[in-house]
Amino acid sequence: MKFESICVLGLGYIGLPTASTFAARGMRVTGVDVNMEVVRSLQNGQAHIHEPGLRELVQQAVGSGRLVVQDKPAEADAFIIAVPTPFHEDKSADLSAVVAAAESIVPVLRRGNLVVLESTSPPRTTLDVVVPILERSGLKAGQDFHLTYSPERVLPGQIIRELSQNARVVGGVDRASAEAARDLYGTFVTGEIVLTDATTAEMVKLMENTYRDINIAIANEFSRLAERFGVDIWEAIDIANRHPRVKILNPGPGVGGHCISVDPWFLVKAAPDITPLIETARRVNDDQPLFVVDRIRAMMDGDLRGRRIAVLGLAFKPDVDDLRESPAVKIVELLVQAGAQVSVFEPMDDDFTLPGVRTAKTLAVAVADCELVLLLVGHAPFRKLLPGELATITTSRLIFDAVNALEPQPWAHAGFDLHRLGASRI
Ligand code: SAJ
Repeated sequence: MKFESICVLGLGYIGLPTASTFAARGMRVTGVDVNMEVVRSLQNGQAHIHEPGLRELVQQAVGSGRLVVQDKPAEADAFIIAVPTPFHEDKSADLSAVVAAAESIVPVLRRGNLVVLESTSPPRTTLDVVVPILERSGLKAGQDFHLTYSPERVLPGQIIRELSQNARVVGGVDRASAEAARDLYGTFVTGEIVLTDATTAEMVKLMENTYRDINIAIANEFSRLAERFGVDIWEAIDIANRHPRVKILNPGPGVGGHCISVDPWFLVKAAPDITPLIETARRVNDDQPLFVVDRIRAMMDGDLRGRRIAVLGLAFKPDVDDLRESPAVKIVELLVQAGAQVSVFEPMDDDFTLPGVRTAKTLAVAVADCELVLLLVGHAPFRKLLPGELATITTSRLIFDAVNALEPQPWAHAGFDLHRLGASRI
Protein backbone atom coordinates (compact mmCIF):
# COMPACT_ATOMS: atom_id res chain seq x y z
CA MET A 1 0.00 0.00 0.00
CA LYS A 2 1.21 3.55 -0.77
CA PHE A 3 0.86 6.49 1.61
CA GLU A 4 1.15 10.16 0.70
CA SER A 5 -0.53 11.86 3.62
CA ILE A 6 -0.64 11.02 7.30
CA CYS A 7 -2.30 12.51 10.35
CA VAL A 8 -0.57 12.06 13.72
CA LEU A 9 -2.70 12.61 16.82
CA GLY A 10 -0.74 13.57 19.93
CA LEU A 11 2.52 15.49 19.50
CA GLY A 12 4.39 14.33 22.59
CA TYR A 13 7.53 12.25 23.08
CA ILE A 14 6.45 9.75 20.42
CA GLY A 15 4.01 11.58 18.13
CA LEU A 16 6.27 14.56 17.45
CA PRO A 17 9.39 12.59 16.42
CA THR A 18 7.18 10.23 14.39
CA ALA A 19 5.36 13.06 12.57
CA SER A 20 8.65 14.86 11.88
CA THR A 21 10.30 11.68 10.62
CA PHE A 22 7.45 11.01 8.17
CA ALA A 23 7.71 14.62 6.97
CA ALA A 24 11.45 14.19 6.47
CA ARG A 25 10.63 11.24 4.19
CA GLY A 26 8.52 13.49 1.98
CA MET A 27 5.09 12.64 3.39
CA ARG A 28 2.44 15.36 3.86
CA VAL A 29 1.82 15.29 7.61
CA THR A 30 -0.87 16.87 9.73
CA GLY A 31 0.21 16.94 13.37
CA VAL A 32 -2.64 17.29 15.86
CA ASP A 33 -2.53 18.25 19.50
CA VAL A 34 -5.33 19.35 21.83
CA ASN A 35 -2.95 21.62 23.76
CA MET A 36 -3.05 25.02 21.99
CA GLU A 37 0.25 26.08 23.58
CA VAL A 38 1.94 23.06 21.99
CA VAL A 39 0.23 23.79 18.66
CA ARG A 40 1.36 27.42 18.68
CA SER A 41 4.96 26.71 19.60
CA LEU A 42 5.21 23.97 16.93
CA GLN A 43 3.66 26.26 14.32
CA ASN A 44 6.67 28.50 15.01
CA GLY A 45 9.00 25.55 14.56
CA GLN A 46 9.79 25.30 18.29
CA ALA A 47 9.88 21.79 19.78
CA HIS A 48 8.40 21.74 23.30
CA ILE A 49 10.26 18.52 24.15
CA HIS A 50 13.98 18.12 24.82
CA GLU A 51 15.29 15.12 22.96
CA PRO A 52 18.65 14.96 21.17
CA GLY A 53 18.21 15.77 17.46
CA LEU A 54 14.50 16.58 17.71
CA ARG A 55 14.74 20.37 17.52
CA GLU A 56 16.44 20.30 14.11
CA LEU A 57 14.08 17.61 12.80
CA VAL A 58 10.99 19.65 13.81
CA GLN A 59 12.39 22.89 12.39
CA GLN A 60 13.03 21.21 9.06
CA ALA A 61 9.63 19.49 8.97
CA VAL A 62 7.69 22.67 9.78
CA GLY A 63 9.96 24.90 7.67
CA SER A 64 9.54 22.69 4.59
CA GLY A 65 5.75 22.96 4.94
CA ARG A 66 5.44 19.17 5.05
CA LEU A 67 4.41 19.15 8.73
CA VAL A 68 1.32 21.27 9.42
CA VAL A 69 0.29 21.52 13.06
CA GLN A 70 -3.31 22.13 14.15
CA ASP A 71 -5.79 21.17 16.87
CA LYS A 72 -8.11 18.99 14.74
CA PRO A 73 -7.49 15.99 12.49
CA ALA A 74 -7.67 16.31 8.71
CA GLU A 75 -8.34 13.70 6.03
CA ALA A 76 -5.30 11.52 5.33
CA ASP A 77 -4.29 8.11 4.00
CA ALA A 78 -3.23 6.99 7.47
CA PHE A 79 -3.86 8.08 11.07
CA ILE A 80 -1.52 7.42 13.97
CA ILE A 81 -2.80 7.76 17.53
CA ALA A 82 0.12 8.55 19.85
CA VAL A 83 -1.59 10.11 22.87
CA PRO A 84 -0.67 9.39 26.49
CA THR A 85 -2.25 6.60 28.53
CA PRO A 86 -1.58 7.49 32.17
CA PHE A 87 -3.22 5.68 35.07
CA HIS A 88 -6.08 6.63 37.36
CA GLU A 89 -5.68 6.95 41.15
CA ASP A 90 -6.47 3.21 41.45
CA LYS A 91 -3.71 2.45 38.85
CA SER A 92 -6.13 1.37 36.13
CA ALA A 93 -5.43 2.71 32.63
CA ASP A 94 -6.85 6.12 31.78
CA LEU A 95 -7.89 5.67 28.16
CA SER A 96 -9.72 9.00 27.87
CA ALA A 97 -7.13 10.48 25.48
CA VAL A 98 -7.22 7.36 23.24
CA VAL A 99 -11.03 7.49 23.21
CA ALA A 100 -11.06 11.23 22.39
CA ALA A 101 -8.47 10.78 19.61
CA ALA A 102 -10.38 7.86 18.05
CA GLU A 103 -13.63 9.87 18.23
CA SER A 104 -11.98 12.82 16.51
CA ILE A 105 -10.97 10.59 13.58
CA VAL A 106 -14.53 9.32 12.94
CA PRO A 107 -15.71 12.33 10.83
CA VAL A 108 -12.61 12.23 8.57
CA LEU A 109 -12.21 8.45 8.25
CA ARG A 110 -12.52 7.20 4.64
CA ARG A 111 -12.71 3.78 2.98
CA GLY A 112 -9.20 2.34 2.46
CA ASN A 113 -7.58 4.35 5.28
CA LEU A 114 -5.19 2.86 7.84
CA VAL A 115 -5.53 3.69 11.54
CA VAL A 116 -2.67 2.81 13.91
CA LEU A 117 -2.82 2.93 17.69
CA GLU A 118 0.67 3.42 19.17
CA SER A 119 -0.27 4.39 22.74
CA THR A 120 0.59 1.76 25.34
CA SER A 121 -2.73 0.14 26.19
CA PRO A 122 -4.18 -2.78 28.20
CA PRO A 123 -4.73 -6.04 26.30
CA ARG A 124 -7.73 -5.92 23.91
CA THR A 125 -7.98 -2.10 23.81
CA THR A 126 -7.75 -2.06 20.01
CA LEU A 127 -10.55 -4.60 19.61
CA ASP A 128 -12.80 -3.65 22.52
CA VAL A 129 -12.35 0.16 22.70
CA VAL A 130 -11.05 1.50 19.37
CA VAL A 131 -13.00 -0.69 16.91
CA PRO A 132 -16.47 0.25 18.24
CA ILE A 133 -15.60 3.97 18.17
CA LEU A 134 -14.20 3.99 14.61
CA GLU A 135 -17.12 1.89 13.34
CA ARG A 136 -19.45 4.75 14.27
CA SER A 137 -18.28 6.10 10.90
CA GLY A 138 -20.39 3.38 9.27
CA LEU A 139 -17.21 1.68 8.02
CA LYS A 140 -16.10 -1.79 9.20
CA ALA A 141 -12.62 -2.40 10.66
CA GLY A 142 -10.66 -4.92 8.62
CA GLN A 143 -13.19 -4.65 5.78
CA ASP A 144 -13.50 -0.97 4.87
CA PHE A 145 -10.45 0.37 6.69
CA HIS A 146 -7.28 -1.12 8.16
CA LEU A 147 -6.64 -1.03 11.90
CA THR A 148 -3.35 -1.94 13.58
CA TYR A 149 -1.75 -1.73 17.01
CA SER A 150 1.93 -0.83 16.78
CA PRO A 151 3.61 0.08 20.06
CA GLU A 152 6.42 2.58 20.29
CA ARG A 153 9.46 1.02 21.98
CA VAL A 154 11.98 3.84 21.83
CA LEU A 155 14.20 4.82 24.72
CA PRO A 156 13.97 8.46 25.89
CA GLY A 157 17.32 10.07 25.09
CA GLN A 158 17.72 7.81 22.02
CA ILE A 159 14.32 8.32 20.41
CA ILE A 160 15.34 9.55 16.95
CA ARG A 161 17.82 6.72 16.38
CA GLU A 162 15.68 3.96 17.91
CA LEU A 163 12.55 5.09 16.01
CA SER A 164 14.05 3.88 12.77
CA GLN A 165 16.49 1.23 13.97
CA ASN A 166 14.41 -0.77 16.48
CA ALA A 167 12.40 -3.79 15.43
CA ARG A 168 8.76 -2.78 14.99
CA VAL A 169 5.70 -4.88 15.85
CA VAL A 170 2.56 -4.37 13.78
CA GLY A 171 -0.51 -6.17 15.06
CA GLY A 172 -3.47 -5.96 12.71
CA VAL A 173 -7.13 -6.69 13.33
CA ASP A 174 -6.61 -8.78 10.19
CA ARG A 175 -3.62 -9.69 8.04
CA ALA A 176 -4.23 -6.91 5.49
CA SER A 177 -4.18 -4.31 8.30
CA ALA A 178 -0.82 -5.58 9.55
CA GLU A 179 0.54 -5.51 6.01
CA ALA A 180 -0.68 -1.95 5.49
CA ALA A 181 1.08 -0.83 8.67
CA ARG A 182 4.22 -2.67 7.57
CA ASP A 183 4.18 -0.64 4.34
CA LEU A 184 3.68 2.60 6.27
CA TYR A 185 6.52 2.11 8.78
CA GLY A 186 8.67 0.53 6.08
CA THR A 187 9.11 4.05 4.67
CA PHE A 188 11.61 4.83 7.46
CA VAL A 189 12.13 1.79 9.72
CA THR A 190 15.35 -0.06 9.00
CA GLY A 191 14.83 -2.60 11.82
CA GLU A 192 12.79 -5.76 11.33
CA ILE A 193 9.01 -5.29 11.04
CA VAL A 194 7.17 -8.20 12.65
CA LEU A 195 3.54 -8.89 11.74
CA THR A 196 1.08 -10.27 14.28
CA ASP A 197 -2.44 -9.67 15.61
CA ALA A 198 -3.47 -6.57 17.59
CA THR A 199 -3.81 -8.16 21.05
CA THR A 200 -0.45 -9.96 20.78
CA ALA A 201 1.19 -6.64 19.89
CA GLU A 202 -0.44 -5.00 22.95
CA MET A 203 0.82 -7.83 25.19
CA VAL A 204 4.34 -7.66 23.71
CA LYS A 205 4.68 -3.99 24.66
CA LEU A 206 3.44 -4.55 28.21
CA MET A 207 5.55 -7.67 28.66
CA GLU A 208 8.75 -5.84 27.68
CA ASN A 209 8.34 -3.08 30.24
CA THR A 210 7.08 -5.46 32.92
CA TYR A 211 10.09 -7.73 32.36
CA ARG A 212 12.38 -4.75 32.91
CA ASP A 213 10.47 -3.58 36.00
CA ILE A 214 10.71 -7.00 37.63
CA ASN A 215 14.42 -7.22 36.89
CA ILE A 216 15.05 -3.79 38.40
CA ALA A 217 12.95 -4.81 41.45
CA ILE A 218 15.16 -7.81 42.11
CA ALA A 219 18.27 -5.63 41.76
CA ASN A 220 16.75 -3.25 44.32
CA GLU A 221 16.01 -6.12 46.71
CA PHE A 222 19.55 -7.43 46.26
CA SER A 223 20.85 -3.97 47.23
CA ARG A 224 18.81 -4.09 50.46
CA LEU A 225 20.22 -7.55 51.25
CA ALA A 226 23.74 -6.32 50.50
CA GLU A 227 23.33 -3.45 52.95
CA ARG A 228 22.09 -5.83 55.64
CA PHE A 229 24.96 -8.29 55.20
CA GLY A 230 27.80 -5.82 54.65
CA VAL A 231 28.28 -6.62 50.97
CA ASP A 232 29.01 -4.09 48.22
CA ILE A 233 26.16 -4.75 45.75
CA TRP A 234 28.05 -3.19 42.84
CA GLU A 235 30.95 -5.58 43.25
CA ALA A 236 28.57 -8.53 43.76
CA ILE A 237 26.56 -7.71 40.61
CA ASP A 238 29.72 -7.26 38.61
CA ILE A 239 30.89 -10.74 39.62
CA ALA A 240 27.45 -12.40 39.18
CA ASN A 241 27.12 -10.91 35.69
CA ARG A 242 30.17 -12.83 34.53
CA HIS A 243 27.94 -15.91 34.60
CA PRO A 244 26.93 -16.52 30.98
CA ARG A 245 23.20 -16.59 31.73
CA VAL A 246 22.92 -13.86 34.38
CA LYS A 247 22.36 -10.15 33.68
CA ILE A 248 21.36 -8.33 36.85
CA LEU A 249 20.32 -4.72 36.29
CA ASN A 250 21.30 -1.74 38.45
CA PRO A 251 19.67 -0.92 41.77
CA GLY A 252 18.85 2.73 42.25
CA PRO A 253 16.51 5.18 43.95
CA GLY A 254 13.46 3.61 42.26
CA VAL A 255 11.81 3.29 38.87
CA GLY A 256 10.35 6.37 37.21
CA GLY A 257 9.19 7.71 33.88
CA HIS A 258 5.84 7.30 32.26
CA CYS A 259 6.43 3.79 30.93
CA ILE A 260 8.00 1.20 33.20
CA SER A 261 6.45 2.57 36.38
CA VAL A 262 3.00 2.62 34.75
CA ASP A 263 2.66 -0.19 32.20
CA PRO A 264 2.87 -3.23 34.53
CA TRP A 265 -0.23 -1.93 36.30
CA PHE A 266 -2.18 -2.33 33.06
CA LEU A 267 -1.61 -6.08 33.31
CA VAL A 268 -2.24 -6.23 37.06
CA LYS A 269 -5.49 -4.27 36.75
CA ALA A 270 -6.63 -6.32 33.76
CA ALA A 271 -6.07 -9.63 35.60
CA PRO A 272 -5.34 -9.11 39.32
CA ASP A 273 -5.99 -12.75 40.25
CA ILE A 274 -3.04 -14.07 38.20
CA THR A 275 -0.38 -11.33 38.50
CA PRO A 276 1.02 -11.38 42.09
CA LEU A 277 4.65 -11.23 40.94
CA ILE A 278 4.12 -8.22 38.68
CA GLU A 279 2.26 -6.35 41.42
CA THR A 280 4.89 -7.11 44.06
CA ALA A 281 7.72 -5.93 41.79
CA ARG A 282 5.87 -2.66 41.24
CA ARG A 283 5.54 -2.17 44.99
CA VAL A 284 9.21 -3.03 45.61
CA ASN A 285 10.28 -0.35 43.12
CA ASP A 286 7.76 2.18 44.43
CA ASP A 287 9.11 1.67 47.97
CA GLN A 288 12.74 2.20 46.99
CA PRO A 289 12.70 5.98 47.73
CA LEU A 290 11.80 5.15 51.36
CA PHE A 291 14.97 3.07 51.66
CA VAL A 292 17.06 5.96 50.35
CA VAL A 293 15.47 8.37 52.81
CA ASP A 294 16.07 5.91 55.68
CA ARG A 295 19.77 5.81 54.78
CA ILE A 296 19.94 9.61 54.72
CA ARG A 297 18.15 9.83 58.07
CA ALA A 298 20.65 7.36 59.57
CA MET A 299 23.55 9.46 58.22
CA MET A 300 22.03 12.53 59.91
CA ASP A 301 21.78 11.00 63.39
CA GLY A 302 18.17 9.87 62.99
CA ASP A 303 16.60 13.31 62.62
CA LEU A 304 16.18 15.29 59.40
CA ARG A 305 14.53 18.35 60.91
CA GLY A 306 16.34 21.51 59.86
CA ARG A 307 19.13 19.56 58.18
CA ARG A 308 20.50 21.13 55.00
CA ILE A 309 20.61 18.71 52.07
CA ALA A 310 21.74 19.46 48.50
CA VAL A 311 20.11 17.12 46.00
CA LEU A 312 21.84 16.57 42.65
CA GLY A 313 19.45 15.38 39.94
CA LEU A 314 15.68 15.22 39.79
CA ALA A 315 14.96 13.58 36.41
CA PHE A 316 13.66 10.02 36.25
CA LYS A 317 16.91 8.79 34.70
CA PRO A 318 20.29 10.08 33.48
CA ASP A 319 20.64 12.68 30.72
CA VAL A 320 16.92 13.40 30.19
CA ASP A 321 14.91 16.38 31.48
CA ASP A 322 11.76 14.36 32.18
CA LEU A 323 10.57 14.54 35.81
CA ARG A 324 7.47 12.37 35.36
CA GLU A 325 7.05 9.73 38.09
CA SER A 326 10.65 10.43 39.07
CA PRO A 327 11.80 8.63 42.23
CA ALA A 328 14.11 11.59 42.88
CA VAL A 329 11.08 13.88 43.17
CA LYS A 330 9.51 11.44 45.63
CA ILE A 331 12.70 11.38 47.71
CA VAL A 332 12.84 15.18 47.80
CA GLU A 333 9.18 15.30 48.90
CA LEU A 334 9.88 12.79 51.68
CA LEU A 335 12.88 14.81 52.86
CA VAL A 336 10.81 18.00 52.94
CA GLN A 337 8.03 16.21 54.85
CA ALA A 338 10.64 15.07 57.37
CA GLY A 339 11.61 18.71 57.94
CA ALA A 340 14.85 18.92 55.94
CA GLN A 341 15.89 22.10 54.10
CA VAL A 342 16.42 20.93 50.56
CA SER A 343 18.07 22.68 47.64
CA VAL A 344 18.01 20.90 44.28
CA PHE A 345 20.18 21.23 41.18
CA GLU A 346 18.88 19.57 38.01
CA PRO A 347 21.30 20.35 35.15
CA MET A 348 18.74 19.33 32.47
CA ASP A 349 15.97 21.61 33.77
CA ASP A 350 16.63 24.64 35.96
CA ASP A 351 13.05 25.86 35.80
CA PHE A 352 11.12 23.33 37.89
CA THR A 353 9.36 24.19 41.13
CA LEU A 354 8.68 21.82 44.00
CA PRO A 355 6.85 22.96 47.14
CA GLY A 356 9.22 23.78 50.00
CA VAL A 357 12.32 23.29 47.86
CA ARG A 358 14.97 25.77 46.76
CA THR A 359 15.66 25.50 43.00
CA ALA A 360 19.39 26.01 42.48
CA LYS A 361 20.49 27.16 39.03
CA THR A 362 24.05 25.94 39.53
CA LEU A 363 25.83 23.19 41.38
CA ALA A 364 27.75 25.76 43.42
CA VAL A 365 24.54 27.42 44.64
CA ALA A 366 22.98 24.04 45.53
CA VAL A 367 25.86 22.83 47.69
CA ALA A 368 27.10 26.17 49.08
CA ASP A 369 25.83 25.76 52.64
CA CYS A 370 24.71 22.13 52.74
CA GLU A 371 25.55 19.46 55.30
CA LEU A 372 25.05 16.53 52.95
CA VAL A 373 25.21 16.08 49.18
CA LEU A 374 22.68 13.57 47.86
CA LEU A 375 23.31 12.30 44.34
CA LEU A 376 20.10 10.86 42.86
CA VAL A 377 20.62 10.80 39.07
CA GLY A 378 23.72 9.70 37.16
CA HIS A 379 23.69 12.63 34.69
CA ALA A 380 26.95 12.86 32.69
CA PRO A 381 28.20 16.05 34.45
CA PHE A 382 27.75 14.40 37.85
CA ARG A 383 29.64 11.30 36.76
CA LYS A 384 32.51 13.55 35.70
CA LEU A 385 32.49 15.53 38.95
CA LEU A 386 35.93 15.62 40.59
CA PRO A 387 36.39 15.61 44.38
CA GLY A 388 38.70 18.62 44.15
CA GLU A 389 35.98 20.56 42.31
CA LEU A 390 33.28 19.87 44.89
CA ALA A 391 35.67 20.53 47.77
CA THR A 392 36.11 24.14 46.62
CA ILE A 393 32.38 24.96 46.54
CA THR A 394 31.16 23.35 49.77
CA THR A 395 32.45 22.72 53.26
CA SER A 396 30.37 19.53 53.48
CA ARG A 397 32.30 16.29 53.15
CA LEU A 398 29.31 13.98 53.50
CA ILE A 399 27.89 12.39 50.31
CA PHE A 400 25.28 9.77 49.55
CA ASP A 401 25.45 8.31 46.04
CA ALA A 402 22.23 6.43 45.14
CA VAL A 403 23.34 5.52 41.61
CA ASN A 404 26.97 4.40 41.92
CA ALA A 405 28.16 7.38 39.88
CA LEU A 406 31.20 8.23 42.02
CA GLU A 407 34.37 6.18 42.28
CA PRO A 408 34.88 5.52 46.05
CA GLN A 409 38.70 5.67 46.20
CA PRO A 410 39.40 9.20 44.90
CA TRP A 411 36.57 10.64 46.97
CA ALA A 412 37.82 8.95 50.14
CA HIS A 413 41.37 10.17 49.42
CA ALA A 414 40.07 13.71 49.04
CA GLY A 415 38.58 13.52 52.54
CA PHE A 416 34.95 12.85 51.61
CA ASP A 417 32.78 10.48 53.63
CA LEU A 418 31.08 8.77 50.67
CA HIS A 419 28.15 6.45 51.35
CA ARG A 420 26.57 4.46 48.53
CA LEU A 421 23.25 2.71 47.99
CA GLY A 422 23.74 -1.04 48.35
CA ALA A 423 27.01 -0.69 50.18
CA SER A 424 26.70 0.05 53.87
CA ARG A 425 29.64 -0.32 56.17
CA ILE A 426 28.74 -2.64 59.08
N1 SAJ B 1 16.41 1.87 36.03
C1 SAJ B 1 17.01 1.31 37.15
N2 SAJ B 1 17.95 0.33 36.96
C2 SAJ B 1 18.30 -0.09 35.71
C3 SAJ B 1 17.67 0.48 34.58
C4 SAJ B 1 16.73 1.46 34.77
O1 SAJ B 1 16.71 1.67 38.30
O2 SAJ B 1 19.17 -0.97 35.62
C5 SAJ B 1 15.39 2.92 36.21
C6 SAJ B 1 15.73 4.24 35.52
O3 SAJ B 1 16.57 5.04 36.31
C7 SAJ B 1 14.36 4.84 35.32
C8 SAJ B 1 13.49 3.61 35.05
O4 SAJ B 1 14.20 2.51 35.57
O5 SAJ B 1 13.90 5.49 36.49
C9 SAJ B 1 13.15 3.36 33.61
O6 SAJ B 1 14.26 3.64 32.77
P1 SAJ B 1 14.64 2.77 31.48
O7 SAJ B 1 15.81 3.40 30.85
O8 SAJ B 1 14.76 1.34 31.85
O9 SAJ B 1 13.35 2.83 30.56
P2 SAJ B 1 12.43 4.04 29.99
O10 SAJ B 1 11.24 4.15 30.87
O11 SAJ B 1 13.20 5.26 29.69
O12 SAJ B 1 12.00 3.38 28.57
C10 SAJ B 1 11.37 2.11 28.56
C11 SAJ B 1 12.07 1.22 27.52
N3 SAJ B 1 11.63 -0.15 27.69
C12 SAJ B 1 12.49 -1.19 27.82
O13 SAJ B 1 13.69 -1.03 27.84
C13 SAJ B 1 11.90 -2.56 27.91
C14 SAJ B 1 11.78 1.75 26.13
O14 SAJ B 1 12.30 0.84 25.14
C15 SAJ B 1 10.27 1.90 25.93
O15 SAJ B 1 9.96 2.41 24.66
C16 SAJ B 1 9.76 2.89 26.96
O16 SAJ B 1 10.01 2.32 28.25
C17 SAJ B 1 8.29 3.12 26.74
O17 SAJ B 1 7.94 4.17 26.16
O18 SAJ B 1 7.48 2.24 27.06
